[in-house]
Amino acid sequence: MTSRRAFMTSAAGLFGAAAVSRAATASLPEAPVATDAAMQPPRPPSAGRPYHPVVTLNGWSLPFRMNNGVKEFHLVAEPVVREFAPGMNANLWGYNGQSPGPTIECVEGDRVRIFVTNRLPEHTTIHWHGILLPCGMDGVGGLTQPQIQPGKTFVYEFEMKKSGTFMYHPHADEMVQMAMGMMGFLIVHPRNPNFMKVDRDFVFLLNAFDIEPGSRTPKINTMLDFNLWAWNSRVFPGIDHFVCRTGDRVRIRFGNLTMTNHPIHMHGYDFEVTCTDGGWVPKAARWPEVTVDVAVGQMRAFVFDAIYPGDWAIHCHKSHHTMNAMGHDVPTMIGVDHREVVHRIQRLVPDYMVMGERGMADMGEMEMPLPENTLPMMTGRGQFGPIEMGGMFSVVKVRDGLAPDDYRDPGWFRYPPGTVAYEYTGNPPAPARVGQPPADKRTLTARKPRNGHRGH
Ligand SMILES: [Cu+2]
Repeated sequence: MTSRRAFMTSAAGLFGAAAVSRAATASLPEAPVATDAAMQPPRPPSAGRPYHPVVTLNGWSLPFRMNNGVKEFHLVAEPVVREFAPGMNANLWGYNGQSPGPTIECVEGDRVRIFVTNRLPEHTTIHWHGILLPCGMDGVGGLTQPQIQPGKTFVYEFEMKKSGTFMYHPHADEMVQMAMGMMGFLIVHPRNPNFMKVDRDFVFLLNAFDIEPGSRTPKINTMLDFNLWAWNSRVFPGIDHFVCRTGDRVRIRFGNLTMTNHPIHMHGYDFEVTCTDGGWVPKAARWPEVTVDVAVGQMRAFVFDAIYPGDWAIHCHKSHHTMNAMGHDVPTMIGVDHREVVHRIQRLVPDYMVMGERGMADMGEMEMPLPENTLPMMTGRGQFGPIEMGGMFSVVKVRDGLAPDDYRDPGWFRYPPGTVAYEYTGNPPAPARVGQPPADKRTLTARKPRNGHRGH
């Protein structure tokens, strides 16, 4: 990280929001930046009330300073370059060097003062999603404040009245600014550090982009047909793993700033949703789940005890959200023998490959020539072969004997002997069929709908 204090040596750009003492805001706090997508270790508070810090996937928490009892942060809205996964970088907009912006952590009862400097080519604001605050601090451009013009700095100041799981994002030219990656996580820790205590506390935002293969800048007018489904502006295999020590109590918190819902499914465990963007869920109102749907604009946090060691998949259950950039206008080729036509096509397109007549799994294995700066649609390798995933997919790695704050990748799980699914090597007997002729006597008739006839 490097300091970016130098560019704001003059206080001429300061405009305090209503009711904020201008004397108190005379000097800007430092605005540190992250230069890459590496997960930074949790940052225990340097001052103020104690709390157990969260871990931001492929991200970091913003340092603060105390100024006469007020916790001060400095966000800088600016163009950034984000690596989605090794091999692909995108031109996004974000905060303090990356998209998403750094996680802001504070404590229930804290008074916070957040400076927002706009280094974008157009105006912006920040809305503090889910926070109970005075209306004039709500960050809705035109409605609760004038927009922050390029080069200007605004001050937001309010008290964190309750703990929970929140986020921040622009409320100015929203469709463009969110499509470009502007968003961040906001955690308000409970005043009592033992309330809802966990050993590991992971956070990430779900976001979606439409970046044409071979290009670097998102298409900002896309409404639904996004082609990169991301967690914290990263896609599989670029998303950090959730590294847990066996026996840890673990919380995973996420917020959805895409344009569709995502059923988030974790293997190996059941869990309970303990927090939404509205606050903590009372114990009597929780029920066990293995998949939790998160609608647009919502946040969810679930908790489980990591008592089963292993490499457990965690992913969005919409199967096209575990893919990287893919063309949709591709015919289904299952069962089609197109060997004859291949030679003729290859005369025109030498790299043409036969795909899909046995399904699409070959895609995970094969090295197809791709446009520059483009990720394969299905990719990643595990210890047993290609994982055939992309997008919103990662792994919860539960291991014995890790140090409390060790989040380094422990490698693939070492399965105890005899615990992995294996090939049956005997002679499978012919299956008994009820009410169906044997497969070799079955015929399939397809009729095209025409003149009132319908296919069956
Ligand atoms: Cu999804």
